[in-house]
Amino acid sequence: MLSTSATTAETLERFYQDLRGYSASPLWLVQEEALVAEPKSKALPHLWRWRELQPQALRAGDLIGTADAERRVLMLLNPGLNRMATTNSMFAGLQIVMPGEAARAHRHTPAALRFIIDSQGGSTTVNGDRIPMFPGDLVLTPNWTWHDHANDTADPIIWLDGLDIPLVHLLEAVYYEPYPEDVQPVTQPTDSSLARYGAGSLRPVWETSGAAHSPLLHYPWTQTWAALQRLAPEVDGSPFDGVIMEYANPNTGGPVMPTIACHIQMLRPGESTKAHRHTAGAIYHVVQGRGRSIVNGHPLEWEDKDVFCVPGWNYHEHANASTTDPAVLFSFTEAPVLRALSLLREQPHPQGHQ
Ligand code: 1HN
Repeated sequence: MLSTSATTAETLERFYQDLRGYSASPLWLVQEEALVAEPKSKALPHLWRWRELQPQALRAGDLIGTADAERRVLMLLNPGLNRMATTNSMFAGLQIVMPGEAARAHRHTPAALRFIIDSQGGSTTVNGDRIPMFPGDLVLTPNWTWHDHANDTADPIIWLDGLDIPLVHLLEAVYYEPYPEDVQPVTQPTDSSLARYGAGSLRPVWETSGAAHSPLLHYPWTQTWAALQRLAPEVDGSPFDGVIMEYANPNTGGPVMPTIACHIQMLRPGESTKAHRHTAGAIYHVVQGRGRSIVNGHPLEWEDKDVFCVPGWNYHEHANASTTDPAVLFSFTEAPVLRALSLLREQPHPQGHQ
């Protein structure tokens, strides 16, 4: 049986005041904030326009040297979050490396990915493996791997950085270390992880990698694009995402890193998807094409090279605006973390669309 009490307001106020003195507090006053019926992300749906940001990145290249910036990154900060984050748990930025420059070697526990936007070459070295970077390539710098970037071309290089740094900060597990020299030595033939693990379903028998991340650190655009083109004419695809593929760890078939999953998706000419939502938030980069995504009721009209975010548990649906050309989206999420913790949920929109 539930009980009632006739305590006066003054008595309660005195009680609550006393509790504060013991660093204690009544749960019953905040119960509804602690146990919400479903998640309501503080992050907002948002679009960052390449047309606006590319000139600012070039401006950073002119105004700031690599001696003044360990990394020359324009952070894409979510307007609903007052911290260094793009979604609740993930970070995105645009990094620019000018001709002849290097971004010095370091390592950190936050895991990172690079999705190359503008480049005529250049490279990132990861634990001695020098990885060439061309547009559309995905390059991984997993947790605690040494990495430095170099631009030995005549043009600026710009890429999208994706990191799990908001999540690792929350867990108070950030460690950082500069390499003793500016540049680490290249210890293997160029693109060694690709030679060993980049052949799709064939992998070397003698190699044993106990790493939690993918042993393949470079997913070149040529292979990604070929896979999309082979698949797209054959399939219906996902009702929510069109022709979507996950970048896989070739050893496990699972996500590329323990905290981050990466996807590439094609919306065929005229294709539009149904709405769904999942607990994982997502950060998207428009590889090519133009279209519209409706995120929690907000239309985001995107074009080539824009970045946008879908906060967790926000309904979202995508449409290719062109009836002649495919649109291609790269995205990354913290889904592996939620899955590992039995917190990954997904739900289709009951009406199909918002
Ligand atoms: C970082 O170390 C890199 O290594 C890029 O290129 C972006 C954003 C926040 C913190 C560290 C890099 C970063 C970063």
